[in-house]
Amino acid sequence: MRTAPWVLLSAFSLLTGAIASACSSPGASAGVGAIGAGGATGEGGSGGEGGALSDEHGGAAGAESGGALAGEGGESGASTSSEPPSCVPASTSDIPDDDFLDSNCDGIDGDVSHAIFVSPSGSDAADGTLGKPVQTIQHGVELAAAGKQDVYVCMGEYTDNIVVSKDAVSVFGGYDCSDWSRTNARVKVAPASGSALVVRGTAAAVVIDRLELRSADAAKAGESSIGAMIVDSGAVTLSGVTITAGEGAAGKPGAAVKAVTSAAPTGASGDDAGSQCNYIDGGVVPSPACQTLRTGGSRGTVTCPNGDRVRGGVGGTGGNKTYTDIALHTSGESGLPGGKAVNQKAQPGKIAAAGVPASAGFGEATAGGYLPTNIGGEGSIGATGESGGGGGGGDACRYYDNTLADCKTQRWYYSGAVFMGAGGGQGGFGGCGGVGGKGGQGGGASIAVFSWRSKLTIVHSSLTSSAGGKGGAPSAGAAGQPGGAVGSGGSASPTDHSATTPAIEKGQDGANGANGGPGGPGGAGGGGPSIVVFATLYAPTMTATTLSAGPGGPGGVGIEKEDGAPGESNETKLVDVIDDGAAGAGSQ
Ligand SMILES: [Ca+2]
Ligand SMILES: [Ca+2]
Repeated sequence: MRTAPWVLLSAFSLLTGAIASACSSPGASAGVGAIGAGGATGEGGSGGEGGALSDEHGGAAGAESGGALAGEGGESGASTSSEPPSCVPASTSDIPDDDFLDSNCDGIDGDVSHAIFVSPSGSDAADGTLGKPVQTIQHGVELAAAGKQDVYVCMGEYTDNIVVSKDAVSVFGGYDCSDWSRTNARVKVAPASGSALVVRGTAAAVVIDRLELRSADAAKAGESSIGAMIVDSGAVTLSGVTITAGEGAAGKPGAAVKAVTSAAPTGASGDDAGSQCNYIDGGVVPSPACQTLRTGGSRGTVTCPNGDRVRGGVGGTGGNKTYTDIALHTSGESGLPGGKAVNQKAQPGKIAAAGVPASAGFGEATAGGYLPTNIGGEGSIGATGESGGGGGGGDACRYYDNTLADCKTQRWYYSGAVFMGAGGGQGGFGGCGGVGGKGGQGGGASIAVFSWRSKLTIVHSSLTSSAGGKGGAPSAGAAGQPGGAVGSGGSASPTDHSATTPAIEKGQDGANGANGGPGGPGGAGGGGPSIVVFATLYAPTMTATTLSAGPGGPGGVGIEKEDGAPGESNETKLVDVIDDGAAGAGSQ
C-alpha cells in the first residue's frame, strides 16, 4: 500500500539507494545517533554514491559529506548541520516498501522508532532496538505485539515458527545485517517442524514481506506440512515471499486386530444313566426323584459381537422303562446357528467381506489445518461357525432272556423297577467370526498456503507444494474363534449287563462346534493432497504470483480390494467461498 508522499518521491527512484544513504546522516545524527548512521553511511560504497549524486544535488557538498561520514561516522552529521539536508522527509512515518524509500529520513527504509530489529547475531535478552537486535523472529514478534510495532529482520537463516496471534504484527525481511539497507533478498525461515508462519485471529492489517518460508516434511504418520497458515484474520498480505511446503507424511496403517483364541463354549454333558433305583419285588413304589428322566446337555446361548446367538444342539433325553411303561430316547437338537441334522458335522463360518477403500482424495479442513479423514472402511465381521448338533439320549435297556431284539420294547417285569437311559451330550458351540481389519488412514497434505476464513492478498510471490503423503495400508481381519468341543453323552454307569449287552445305554456325544470365519480386511486409506493455495470463505487475491503443485500422495495398498484413491493435486482449492466483490484468485 503506497501513500501519496511515496508516489512523489518515486520520481527520484533511480536515486533512492543513494539518497537513503546520503540523506540518512543529518536525520540519523539527530534521531538515532551514531548507531545506524555510522554503520550505514560510513561505508565507502555509500560515500561514493553520495559523491556521484552530488553532481545533481549541488556539487562537492555531497562528496564532502560522504567523505566525512566515512571517516567520522554519524557524529559528523551534527557538525555539518548547517548544510541543507539532502533527505527531505515526505512523511513522519515510513513503511518498508518495494522501492526501499526512507520517507521519514531516519536512515532506513522503515521507521526506526516503530520496529523491533532481529538479527542472527542478536540476543533475545536485548531490547530489539536498532543497535540491539534480538536473535529470533518470534521473540521479535512478541516484543512488537506488546509495543504495537513491526519487526524488521536482517538476512540469515532462522528456525522460528513465526506465530502472529491476535495483535497484528508485520514482519519485513530483506534487510542487510550490517547497515540495515534493504534489497529484494529474502530472509530464510525454516523451522524443524510445523508451519513456518501462522497468523491467527488478527483483525488489523498484517504484512509478511521478503521472507522465504519453508516447512519441513511432516514426520508423524498422517501429519501435514503447511507452509503458512492464515486463520480467522482480516487483512493479511504476503508480499515478495517464497513459501514451500514439505511433503505430507504417509497415513497410519490400520491397527492390528486381535483374534479371540479361546474356543467357544464346550457342549454340556448329558446326565448319566440311572439304574434300577428302587428294585423291590412287589413292594414300594419308587420315589419321584428316582424316576426323573435323564436329560441331554443344555447350556444357554451366548451372543457373538455380530449379534448372532449361538448354542450347541441340546442333547436328547434318555429313554425310560418301568414296569408299566416304555419311553424311548429322544434325539439331540440341531445347533444354533446350524440347522444340520442331528450330530452331523458343523460347518465353519465364512470369510467376511473386505472393507471399502477410501475413495476421496481430500480429507477435511478445519481451523487447525488438514485432517486426513479419508480413511479406508472397516472389514466386516466373519460369519459365525455352526454349532454342533446334540447327541441322542440312550435307551433304558437290560439284558433280557439273552436276546437284544426286544431289549428296548419289553417292559421290565418286576414292579417298582425303573431304568433310565443317559442323556445325550450337547453339541459344541460355534465360534464367533473374527473382527474385521481396520482401514488405513489418509496421508498427510502438503499445502503451501492454508487460508481459513481470512482475507488474504498475495503479491510477487512464489508458492510451492510438495508431494502428499501416501495412504495407509489396511490391516487384515482377525481369525475366527475356534469352535467349542463336544459335550459328552451321559455314561451308562452303573451298568447291569452281561458280557455282550449293556443294560442301559450311554448318551451320544454332541458334534463339534465349527470355527468362526475370519474377518474381512480393512480398506486402504486415501493419499494426501498437494495443494498450493487452499482457502475457505474468501478467495485470496493473487497478483504476479506463481503456483507450483506437487503430486498427490498415492493411495494405500489394499488387501483383496483395490488401493485407496490417490490424493488430489491442485494449484488452488477453494471451499465454500463467497463472492465479496473482491477480485478473484489470480489463478482462477
Ligand atoms: Ca519506506
Ligand atoms: Ca525511514
